[in-house]
Parts: sequence; structure tokens; C-alpha cells
Amino acid sequence: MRSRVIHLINPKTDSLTTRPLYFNRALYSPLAGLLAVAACIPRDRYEVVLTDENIETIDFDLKADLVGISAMTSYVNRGYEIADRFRAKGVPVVMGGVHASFMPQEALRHCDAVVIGEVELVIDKLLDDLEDGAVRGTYKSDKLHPMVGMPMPRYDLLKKHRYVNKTFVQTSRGCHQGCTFCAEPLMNGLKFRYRPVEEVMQEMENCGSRNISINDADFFGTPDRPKEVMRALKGRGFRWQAGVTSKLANDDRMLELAAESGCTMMSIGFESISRSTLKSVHKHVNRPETFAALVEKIHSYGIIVFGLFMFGFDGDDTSVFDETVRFNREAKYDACAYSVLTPYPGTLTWYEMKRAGRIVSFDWTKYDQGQVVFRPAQMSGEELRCGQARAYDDFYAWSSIASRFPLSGPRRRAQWLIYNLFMRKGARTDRIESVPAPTPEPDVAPMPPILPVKREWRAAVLEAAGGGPGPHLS
Ligand code: B12
Repeated sequence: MRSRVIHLINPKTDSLTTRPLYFNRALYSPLAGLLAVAACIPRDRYEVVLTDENIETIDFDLKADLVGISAMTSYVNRGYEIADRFRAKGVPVVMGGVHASFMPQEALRHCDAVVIGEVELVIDKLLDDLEDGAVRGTYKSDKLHPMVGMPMPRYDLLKKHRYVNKTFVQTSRGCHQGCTFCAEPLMNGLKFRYRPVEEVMQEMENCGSRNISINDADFFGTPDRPKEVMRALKGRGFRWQAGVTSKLANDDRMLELAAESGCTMMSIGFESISRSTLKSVHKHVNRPETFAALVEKIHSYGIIVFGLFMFGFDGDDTSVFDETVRFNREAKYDACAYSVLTPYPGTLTWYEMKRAGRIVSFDWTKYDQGQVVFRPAQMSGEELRCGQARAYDDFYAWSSIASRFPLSGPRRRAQWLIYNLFMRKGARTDRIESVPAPTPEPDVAPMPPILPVKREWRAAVLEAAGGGPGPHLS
């Protein structure tokens, strides 16, 4: 018989894709982590309540035996406030997700326990400790989950009518790219772990929607595996979208299978139209000279291209904004996101900038890729933020939307419009304080769940952490 309640909370995040924008719906909400946590909790012993503060208010009076909070860096401060309130009422709190995984010592000032990295292999110990009234400290598995037999995410807990994208299926974890600004390789490793295709299909068939977002860091990371998944997807009537890298998105067989199996959109981290910039951040896979032809090719398969770009790299000067947008408009990207480079704690960019004394604000709320928390190399912070805002204005100007609109061909026009309207409105309402004031740095150093492979980076991480706590997976 169920006797205990676990309250899982996603704190509010003021991001342009998350804030409910049209018809009371958010474009996305980052709930995959909590649905995975809920999946691991035995249903016969616990009732799970899920609150996404982006769409509803938190019931602080709910009688829970444990509160679990997930957060990225930009909304971890709100997570800490929530944790403090529940703990003041005597409710134990556990935190997880990317920020707490990289900064467990900081998080432990606000909660009783932190899960570092994946929850699946430590949940039993956590729940045993809950029964014994002994939930405290860090929980970290000494190995990564093989991704076989993973429990089905609890889609039944989701208020589906409040999101445009409501299913987040992971077919793999890990990534072969070691991009310096990204947390993925230090959270999930540089090797792919794959879920068995039949388990992926089972999840998709039972998630309650035929529109699927594949949440892999890089669905097209290797040549054969995505083809297996796409062959299995064929004929089932799904529409799906995924984040992929540019190299294998150029493979006709891959695109053919994608189109045949229901792919409607690919999000691709192009990041920059400068090859030397891409090299400097270890995104070796991207070749800017191929970008325009790639967009055209993907279009020819009826698939929308959502281009993800970043501004503020050391090679960027003030010409980067107009040049990038001109390129994006001419190549007829369907949608673009322009992020400000952000040194997330524990990433290689963080250590580089920290060593050079270039990080200005350590206020995590500002780490939303819309504000400038560091000193750019070739422009002022103000120029970077204004340039980013101008890029959004230009790319989502009505004239640009009209000239890029797919009047003919098989791309889905309704989906195209939804993305353009959400991004246009989100970017325009996103004008917050652009260059935050300096703040003192945190007194605890981040520590990635997985140490970097390269010896010099390992040394830099350990040095910054003063020797650092172990053990770490390699
Ligand atoms: C898919 C994805 C998205 C999707 C999310 C879709 C969704 N519904 O979840 C979308 C497109 C919305 C998205 C948006 C953004 N994202 Co994103 N995203 C990812 C990606 C590639 C995978 C996340 C995912 O789904 N993981 C699957 C789940 C199952 O894994 P998980 O969340 O890690 O959860 C596991 C553990 O952490 C743990 N856990 C998690 N929460 C909790 C809670 C408790 C209580 C416990 C015990 C355990 C626990 O258990 C889970 C299962 O093992 C990650 C990369 C990564 N490695 O995390 C980046 C990542 C999380 N994103 C990132 C960023 C920066 C963003 C954006 C700011 C980008 C932008 N410019 O807009 C926005 C922010 C949106 C917002 N609302 O604030 C960064 C965050 C860095 C940081 N330190 O904060 C990451 C790490 C990528 C990177 N660049 O480094 N993202």
C-alpha cells in the first residue's frame, strides 16, 4: 500500500522557450530529468507529485516525505529558495540535474542530499535512506548506466495540454564531440551508450503522443545506430524531431530514412560561421562552407532546420551578428536560436575563462545564454548583448519570416510558423538586464561528474578544485 509522497519540482525558469507564450503553452519545458527520476520510484510504495513551476504554482503545504528538485544553472537559485522553504518546514530535500551535479557542495547548503549525475543506479540507496530517515550527503554511482532496461518515464504525470513539445525520448546518452562550452561530455561521457531499439519503440508507443522530441545530445552521433532506430520508426505514424550534428546530417541515406520515418525537424548546433572559431572550441565536426548546401539538402527531404548559433567566442568581433544573420537569411534557415556564450561551471570554457580572470558575474540566474557574464575578447559586454538582440530582431523580422516561409515543398508549414512565432515573441520579451554587475566568486569550486579525458584539462580541473574530491569515472 502506498503510504509516502515524493514531490518532484521543476523550478521556474525565465527562458524564451520555457515561459508560457501562446495559448498558455510553453514551447518546451526541461522535465526529462524529473520524469526519469519518477520512473525509478516504485509505484506501490510511493505516490509521486510533479510540479512544473513554469506552468503552475508550488503547493508548499503539500505533505511530502521527500522533495526532489532538478535544475540547470540559470534556475538553480530558485531551486535553492524552494529547497530552503521546504527544509524550514522539516521536509527533507534532494537535488539533482546538471547544476547540482557539477556543484554538489554548493547545493548541499540548501538541501539534505545531492544526486551527482544519473539517478538510476543510486535510487535504491536513496529510498532506503529515506526509510531510515538518513537522506544526506552525495549519491553518486561509480559506473554509468548501460541504458538497458531503463524504466519508462512517467509521462502520466505531465500536464500535456500546457506544452507544445511534451515527449522527450532519450535513445542514447553521451556525445563524441568534446565542445569546450558543453556539459554533456563531462556529465555523460565521450562515448555513446545506446538504449535497445525495442525499448525505445516501447517508450514511444506508450508516451501518449505521436509527436516525439528525441532528447539525445546528438542523435546522429554515429552512422549506423540512428539508422536502426529510424528503420524501426518507419510505418508507425510518428512525427519526430531531434538534435543532430552537421556531419552525418549530410548523408543522403540518413536523411532519406529520417524523412521516411517521420522526421519533421532537426536542431543542429552550427554555433558559428567561422571555421577558426569552431576549431577553437573543439567543434571540429562543423564546416561552415557546407552549411548552406546542408540546409538546402535537408529541406529537399521536407525537414525543417533549426540552427543553433552562439555569439561571444574569442574570434567574434562586432561584425559577427550581421554576418551570421545575413548568412542565415540567405541560406533560408527555418528557425535560429542565438545564444550568448556562457561559461557554465565545470565546463572547459569555465576553467579557461576563470584562469584568465574573465568571468564577471557568478550570479547563476544570469547564466541563461541571454546575458553576458564574462568579458568578451573583441567587444564589450553591452555590444555582445545588443548584437544578440539585433540578430533576433533581424532574423525574426516579418520581412525575413515572409522571405523564408516555405511556400511550396513538403516542410510542415504549421510547425514552421509555430517555431517562428514562438521564437519571435520569446526573443522580443526577453529583454532583461543584459550585462550583469560583477559579483564575488563562489567559495566552492565546481567538479565535473566525469573528469575530462585530456591530461592538461584533468590537471586544470583538479587544480581548480584544490585536489578535488573523488572518485570519478573516466
Ligand atoms: C534536451 C536538452 C534540452 C531540451 C530539454 C527538453 C526537456 N524537455 O527536457 C531543451 C531544448 C528545452 C533545452 C533547452 C535548454 N537547454 Co538544454 N539540454 C538538453 C540535453 C541535451 C539533454 C537533457 C535531457 O533531456 N537529459 C535527459 C535526462 C533524463 O537527463 P538529466 O536531465 O541529466 O537527468 C538525469 C540526472 O541528472 C538526474 N536528475 C535530474 N534531475 C534530478 C532531480 C532529482 C531530485 C534527482 C534525485 C536526480 C535528478 O537523474 C536523471 C536521470 O538519470 C542537455 C545535455 C545534458 N547532458 O544534460 C542540455 C543542457 C541541459 N541544456 C543546457 C542549456 C544551456 C539549455 C538552454 C539554456 C539553451 C538555450 N540557449 O536556451 C535551454 C534552457 C531551457 C530552460 N528552460 O531553461 C545546458 C545546461 C548547462 C547548465 N549548467 O545549466 C546542457 C547541460 C547542455 C550544455 N550546453 O551544456 N535543453
